[in-house]
Amino acid sequence: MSSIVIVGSQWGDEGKGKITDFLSQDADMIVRYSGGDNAGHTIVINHHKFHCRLIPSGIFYADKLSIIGNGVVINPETLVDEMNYLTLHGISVKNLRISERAHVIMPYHQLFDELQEKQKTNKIGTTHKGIGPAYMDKLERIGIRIADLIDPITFSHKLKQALSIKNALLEKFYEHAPFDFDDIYTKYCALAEKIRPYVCDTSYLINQYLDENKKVLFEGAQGAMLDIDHGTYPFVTSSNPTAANAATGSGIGPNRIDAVVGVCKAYTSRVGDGPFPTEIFDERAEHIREVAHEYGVVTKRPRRIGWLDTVVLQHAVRTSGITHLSLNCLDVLSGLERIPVCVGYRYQGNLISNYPANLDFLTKCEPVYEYLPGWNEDITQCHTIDELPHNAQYYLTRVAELVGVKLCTFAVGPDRESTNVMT
Ligand code: 2SA
Ligand code: MG
Repeated sequence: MSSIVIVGSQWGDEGKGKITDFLSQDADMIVRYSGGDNAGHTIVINHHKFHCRLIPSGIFYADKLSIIGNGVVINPETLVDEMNYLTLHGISVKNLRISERAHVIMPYHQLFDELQEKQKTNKIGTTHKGIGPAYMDKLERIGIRIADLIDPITFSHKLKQALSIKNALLEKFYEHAPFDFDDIYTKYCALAEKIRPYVCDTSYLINQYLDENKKVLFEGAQGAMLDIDHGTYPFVTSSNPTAANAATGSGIGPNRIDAVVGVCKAYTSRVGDGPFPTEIFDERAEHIREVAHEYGVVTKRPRRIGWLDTVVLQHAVRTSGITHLSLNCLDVLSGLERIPVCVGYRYQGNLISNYPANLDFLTKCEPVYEYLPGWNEDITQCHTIDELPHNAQYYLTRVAELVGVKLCTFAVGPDRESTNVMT
């Protein structure tokens, strides 16, 4: 297979970075296609933890290209910081390429993210990184793209236009001091100079690789349930993390995607507000949070914890065309006597198996659990399914059966070596 999309099949933080890093070993190019620096990907290499927010996990391999596609919104300051951080740790960024069509997150986007959150009665719990306001400007057609940023004259015109709109809003509705053109212009022109050498027509490059039958991995950010169309709206992010956006967000045709790997954890986590039917609040949630260090990579917020929900996973399978399932964090469940897995929802006595769009309806749904037997053994050194205790093997088999998609990998720890391929 020459092109694979890796997509989160829950609410993000499923371990996509880890599996992308694992599959990168065979790939020639790794592409990010959505989101921005709201994403936090953790990759452990030789026991050293790396945190990336924008740059694809493929950057850890010297012989591969890492692409930030047009569907991503880029905060240039974060990007330059991340490039410096990697270089400082001996990781070269010379193979990074940035789409000239990607939109730029500006300081006013971050401010509006905070101001708008404060005004909402139903808070989304955003990362305050300006993601929503940046995508709003893209759709409103007043956004600034990387191609505009690196052209000082265009940048000047576009920034003036944007500031006239933003400053008027700040004055009229928020009694907030205006942004100063010169401050932003000087700072962002300097950032543009650092980024310029990496900017190109990434769609052209990706298509060229595919034409030459090279292997391309598309690395999703967030997850299916945070998708602006298919997630728990309005408690979602402002982009499409689902797999179809790997095409739009990188400039390829949908017919060029060969496989879609849906990544999930053996349980569920969610950071930010919004419905979460299988959420648990007792000491088992605390236990899982501490064992798996379930805290936001970007915001450090404690993540909410719940049982695996196969209604969610099936929704992800449908909306992303998932062909293979990659299950992480199986080791985290060791020591539980029995493990609940949600197999459907009950609403007013009726069993439903699709994810409701109406959130009021959803809050009235009761998860229906199947209880799978747990295991006590330390499984962190198991490298094939046969080495796992019988009940852990059954957990994997039963989950794949319930979701209706075959398992391609399972992981028993955070390291690269802890990801095991199903034979
Ligand atoms: P935003 O900032 O507008 O995208 O927030 C909207 C919702 O999307 C959620 N969201 C995330 N959920 C899980 N992981 C994310 N990345 C970071 C991480 C988050 C962090 O890896 O841990 O550090 O808190 C991520 N990014 C956005 C967000 O919580 C809102 O519910
Ligand atoms: Mg994350």
